[in-house]
Amino acid sequence: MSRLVCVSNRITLPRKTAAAGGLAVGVLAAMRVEGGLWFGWSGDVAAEPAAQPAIVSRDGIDYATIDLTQTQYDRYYRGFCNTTLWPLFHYLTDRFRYDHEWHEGYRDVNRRFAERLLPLLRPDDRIWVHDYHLIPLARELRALGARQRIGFFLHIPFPHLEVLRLLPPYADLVRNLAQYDLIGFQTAADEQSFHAGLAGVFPEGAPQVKTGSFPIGVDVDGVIAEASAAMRTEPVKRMIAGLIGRRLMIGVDRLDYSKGLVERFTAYQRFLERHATHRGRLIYLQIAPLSRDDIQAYAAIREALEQATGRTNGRFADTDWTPLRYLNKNFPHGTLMGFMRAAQVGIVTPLRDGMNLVAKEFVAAQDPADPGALILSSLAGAARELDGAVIVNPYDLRGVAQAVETSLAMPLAERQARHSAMLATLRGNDLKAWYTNFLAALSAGV
Ligand code: GDG
Repeated sequence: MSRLVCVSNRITLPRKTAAAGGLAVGVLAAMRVEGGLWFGWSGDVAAEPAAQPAIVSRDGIDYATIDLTQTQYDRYYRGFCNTTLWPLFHYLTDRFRYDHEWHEGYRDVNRRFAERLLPLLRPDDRIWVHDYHLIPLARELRALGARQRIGFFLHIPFPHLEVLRLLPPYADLVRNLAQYDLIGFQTAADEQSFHAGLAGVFPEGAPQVKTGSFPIGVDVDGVIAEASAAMRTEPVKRMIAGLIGRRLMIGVDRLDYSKGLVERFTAYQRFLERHATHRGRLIYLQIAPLSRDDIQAYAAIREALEQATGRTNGRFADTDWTPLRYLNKNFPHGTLMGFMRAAQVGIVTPLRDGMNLVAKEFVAAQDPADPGALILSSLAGAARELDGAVIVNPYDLRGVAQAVETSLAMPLAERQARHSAMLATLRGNDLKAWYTNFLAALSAGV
């Protein structure tokens, strides 16, 4: 079997605490089974980045990292990736900004990645490039003479053509994607959007590009084992003791405006206003580890959430009850799965999401004998599979407040039926199926 080479913007080095993020979870699962090379940015900025990648090897995986210069970091990462592509691809066009220099920086870093990766490649490697940071990488590698099969997976949504066209160099982006031997998307809808983009860029006939939808899943038995084991640990036992018999609603999201937290907090306040009987009886725990906190947009959302928390607790809290517990803190993955198992309601309301693994983890973590209910945004990729969830539009605050009430009132038999249907879906398309299907399609050729 030929070697697997994964390339992503950031990589998770062994023994560092696992970064919060769906991409890292997925790539690491594939690399643990397949072995191989994982290439990407170290996360560090250096005045003069070394000419050679730094390589560490552990358990059959070689981790090769390079540093970025401050200018590359500002233009490529903060600029084009986080302020141009991320909001645009999530349809959050009011946050979208464009700067020609950022785009130059994006092309420059992709060229640099290709130059540093090329000497490490073997002729029969399978190369798997991850996410929107590295769209031009195949083209750069080809320009340097690479002949290996190169696949690409987009973890975030692919926007419709009329949204994509806001980006001045959108045609370049589509042409660069067309250089891959296989392009994978989270959903069939994203795949269709790409083909619409392709038809828009090549009106006289689009080139043959192999695409597929490969919805990412979770390691179901792994989550079940983690959740069960965590119930016997101190942090989870202490959290449950702190509930003193009250019911728990949980949200776990990277602190990012795409996750719809500001809207969710407002909806919860509406819920407490309208459903006075639940006051004093429900605790909403929101865990939101910080991400990209140096960017202005993230500082603003932090501020907004702290204010909303203060407002809700100031208005409704009692001497023995705090309605909203908001934590900007990382937890070990197992502890999170234990918290989820202890919850009666999971709330996942992104304004747009490629897939959303938290929704899938919440389902897998439940006790089948007494499962919690899941509230899920219709605008997350996961909603296309998890039809046993209480589906909401995250902008409809009254609808979300109503969904909280519906979930709390849901009879046991209905919770069990919804849970077992969703669990069967998760088992039918788990994390292993995601990377196995993608890699099989990549090897199979056009
Ligand atoms: C992107 C796409 C797509 C969260 N907090 C902590 C922690 N997590 C873990 C969760 C989950 C992962 O991070 C988050 O994955 P999501 O899928 O929910 O979201 P993104 O990070 O935005 O991921 C997304 C995904 O890529 C995969 O393709 O589903 O749509 O946006 O596993 O449990 N893990 C730890 N501590 C935390 O505090 N250890």
